[in-house]
Amino acid sequence: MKQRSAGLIRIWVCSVLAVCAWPVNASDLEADALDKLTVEQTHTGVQAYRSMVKSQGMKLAYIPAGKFRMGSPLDEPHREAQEILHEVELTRAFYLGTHQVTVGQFRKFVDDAKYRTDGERDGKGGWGVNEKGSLEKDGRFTWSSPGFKQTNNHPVVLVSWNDAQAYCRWLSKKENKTYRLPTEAEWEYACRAGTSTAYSFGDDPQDLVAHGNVGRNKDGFRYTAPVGQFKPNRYGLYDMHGNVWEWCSDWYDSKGYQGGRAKDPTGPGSAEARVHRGAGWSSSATRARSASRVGRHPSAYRGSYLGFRIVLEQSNNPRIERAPDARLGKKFDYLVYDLGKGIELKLVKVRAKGQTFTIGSSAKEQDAVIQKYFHGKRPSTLDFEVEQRITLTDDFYIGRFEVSRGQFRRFVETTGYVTETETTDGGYGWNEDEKKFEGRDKKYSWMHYGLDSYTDASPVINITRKDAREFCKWLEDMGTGNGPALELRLPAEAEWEFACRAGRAGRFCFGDGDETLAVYANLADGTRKAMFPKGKGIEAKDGHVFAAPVGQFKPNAFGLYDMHGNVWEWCEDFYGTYTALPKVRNGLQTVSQGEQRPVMRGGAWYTGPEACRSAKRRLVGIGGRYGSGGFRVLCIIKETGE
Ligand SMILES: [Ca+2]
Ligand SMILES: [Ca+2]
Repeated sequence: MKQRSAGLIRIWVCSVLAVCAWPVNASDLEADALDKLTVEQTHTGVQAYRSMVKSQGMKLAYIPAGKFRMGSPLDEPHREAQEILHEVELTRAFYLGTHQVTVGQFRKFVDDAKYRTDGERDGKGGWGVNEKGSLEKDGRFTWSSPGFKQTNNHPVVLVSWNDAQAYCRWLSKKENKTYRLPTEAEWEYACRAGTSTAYSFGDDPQDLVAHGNVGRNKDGFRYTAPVGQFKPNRYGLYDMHGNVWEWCSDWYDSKGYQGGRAKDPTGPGSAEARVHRGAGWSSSATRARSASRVGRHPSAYRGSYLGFRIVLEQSNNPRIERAPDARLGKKFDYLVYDLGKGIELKLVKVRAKGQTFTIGSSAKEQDAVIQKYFHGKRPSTLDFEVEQRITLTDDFYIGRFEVSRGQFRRFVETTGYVTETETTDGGYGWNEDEKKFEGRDKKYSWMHYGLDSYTDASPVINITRKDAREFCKWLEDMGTGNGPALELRLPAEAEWEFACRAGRAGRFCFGDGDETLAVYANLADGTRKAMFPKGKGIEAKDGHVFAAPVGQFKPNAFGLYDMHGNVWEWCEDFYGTYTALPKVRNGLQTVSQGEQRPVMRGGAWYTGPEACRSAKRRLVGIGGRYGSGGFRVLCIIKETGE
């Protein structure tokens, strides 16, 4: 088990790091992947190489990068001259549908996009099965009526290459990922799954009966079979031999592969036809050979034995990089999300696994707080902070900065998400005419605060905990294609406080001096007092009256910015006493203990130093949203895909 996890992580790290030119041992990767997939086939439920297409309930198998011999050897029975044997290298891993795209999946596309296939549009249909049981080309044969019975689990047929392309475009847009048809080389590489025999299971066409649905054998299916009825190959791919032919992205050159690239070939620049592979229910066994190839016109040709399966391109999101923090002159490990439009989101690695620390404030700190900030009278909120030793269970990555408005904008632009603040009674803001704060009001939201200083560089505010969690889910979904799953969520309080302290007990990440806060944090300070003379806060000036753009102050020793001050930050947990914290998942308190209030951390631009303390817990309403409240994200890389 342990061994396996290590392999997984290695593959994952290597695949994310492919762009960073870290050394990758391709043969190791392949061996690991093959072993793993063999395990998968024994139904042990290992999912690490699998990725679900959520809106379609589709499974995809991880296909590692590697080299193979494409085409067939001269002595392979029934080979054709065009199957020229040549070495091909695929430099990028990818995901391939474990099954052909089904009628049910295609129907969702048709319904959602109001799509009409080429055969429906020109009224010419395609090759279907007539009343006599023989193939006939006619307008009445379409994907939904091929002339034989099909359920939602049968592979979709009578789709042109164009129709298959349209499906990929629709799905890509729907999920903000890149789906496409496989190249011919990817298809054959995936079909062979490391073999060089005529079929992925050997050389004997008689064995096809267990591996695929073709014509003239006793496999039990006259026309298409529901997908996945036969044995899969070593990559866990079903029906690569038979059932339906599958469109590939390449143009088709009937002379073979002359002049093709040895690395990541994509076929000729143009031709009359597009390639399809794998043979169908009406084909002879020889057509189902791994190297066998056919080309057909991309729009005019449709057959009741011709469908497709899809590739999901391996995402480079997130990537891992090791880079210096200029403010600290020290290197950190980052997990970096490319959110598009030149906007990135960076998380910093915190080595927390097995680390024990004291969460909360000591009696000594509490005494000091009572004397210093509360004139000797103990506030009941200190009860929340009663200290506790806790051992963290996992390393994690935590947002280097608070999530900015610009980052949140990318989330909204990409998904069309409408915040809970907007759909309920609005947020809080600054009324410039009357020089006062006001809310709740519909005119205030994550976009609008009423201050020119609130820009895309500012921390996003006026979002509820639910809104913040939806943002995390968006990031989590973006990470598809990288092996072990990523857990993206708000920080647990224990994680947040461990990260904030950065190894220091006491009030702040640097010690106890209130005035030093101005170096590390935007809080109520001298700058603010100049505008609000009655306000509390430190004397030193941090330069900001309201929220500051993220990342302006000195980071703590872990390379994290604005943990003290700027905006309060949502945590994932419900409030509870520290004695009740679970011993797993870094103490994440998912049980509400009758307490519906979540917690915010770190203080804000309007608070004094007391609220900025590492141990401070602010209990808030579950649907709360604040002009001074934002969040940062947390990621845990799960070691297995279970
Ligand atoms: Ca300030
Ligand atoms: Ca903060």
